[in-house]
Amino acid sequence: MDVIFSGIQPSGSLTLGNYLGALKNFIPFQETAECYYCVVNQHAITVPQNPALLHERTRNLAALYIAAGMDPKKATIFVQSEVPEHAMLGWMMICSAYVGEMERMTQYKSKAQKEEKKEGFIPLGLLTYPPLMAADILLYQANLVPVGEDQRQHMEITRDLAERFNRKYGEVFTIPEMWAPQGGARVMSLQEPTGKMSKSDDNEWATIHMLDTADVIVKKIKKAVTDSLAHVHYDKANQPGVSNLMSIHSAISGKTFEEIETMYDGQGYGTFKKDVADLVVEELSPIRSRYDELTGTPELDAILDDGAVRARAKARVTYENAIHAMGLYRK
Ligand code: AQP
Repeated sequence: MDVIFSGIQPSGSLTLGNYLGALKNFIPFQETAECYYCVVNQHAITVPQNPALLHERTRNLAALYIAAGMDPKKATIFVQSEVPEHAMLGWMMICSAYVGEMERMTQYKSKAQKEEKKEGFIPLGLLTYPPLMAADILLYQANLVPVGEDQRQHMEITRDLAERFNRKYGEVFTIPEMWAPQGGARVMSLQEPTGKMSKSDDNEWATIHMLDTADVIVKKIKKAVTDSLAHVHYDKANQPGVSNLMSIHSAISGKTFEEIETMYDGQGYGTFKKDVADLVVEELSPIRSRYDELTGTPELDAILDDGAVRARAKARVTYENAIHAMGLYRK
């Protein structure tokens, strides 16, 4: 049986990118695999967070997981900081990693630059984010990790760290594979479509949030940057805005880019944008309704309490093996 691990940071309100690139793809695995889905709040603190907001977003993200279709009877849903083995194995992974390879991570480079500009310093946690992510995955002996395309480099370093540890200390970890949705489903910013859509983007018009109302979604897509070619055509280099909207259309409708081009041939962007907005609204509306029913209920706490116990039982076994392999024990 496949073992699946994935997680999302409670670092903001989830975007359509998080949904199409990650969350939507988590759901089908629960029918056939052993799944661990985590709210990775310790990753969120790699940049400064407001404590009250972090607490609220952690619960809300778990509620959103369930609203999107995650079933606590089929998948283990939990909060990272409630399973201390993540941080404990994370430290061992940090000690197995090299500064040079961490500094080469593109996410580190872009987030470090952003934080330095904003706060005047670079949090060290940004540099050590990949070893913590490796620990998350390796603790569960996951063989498949559904993540968006932007996480490819982090997945490669996870594999490198696992292989390095196994070579040096013995076979402790399963080497995981990345699972990315077909076609990539990398959702780009609606305002600067050469950069990815991010939940921490300060420009509200750049990002569709999963909990945006229908009205807001329609307005944001109407205002999305396109070009003056007035031709629905997939060409990321010359028509990044239109190509991004086509990717969104395709990820929800299941149509190929060729089919979408034929559908809107000779029609400009008006109808196309309206249809993309309708598709997004139809996809997200039922999730929003379920989320509203669940958030703040004691049922959510019961699910997360149970998830933490189940996750910890599995994580503990790997952690014990890892400390014994490394010599980090007394008796
Ligand atoms: N734009 C995107 N397109 C496709 N997939 C995406 N993901 C994120 N943005 C896109 C996928 O969502 C999962 C969770 O991401 P995360 O919260 O752990 O961190 P992130 O990749 O850094 O996401 P954000 O939204 O950009 O968060 P911030 O702004 O806090 O850094 C991952 O599987 C990711 O691939």
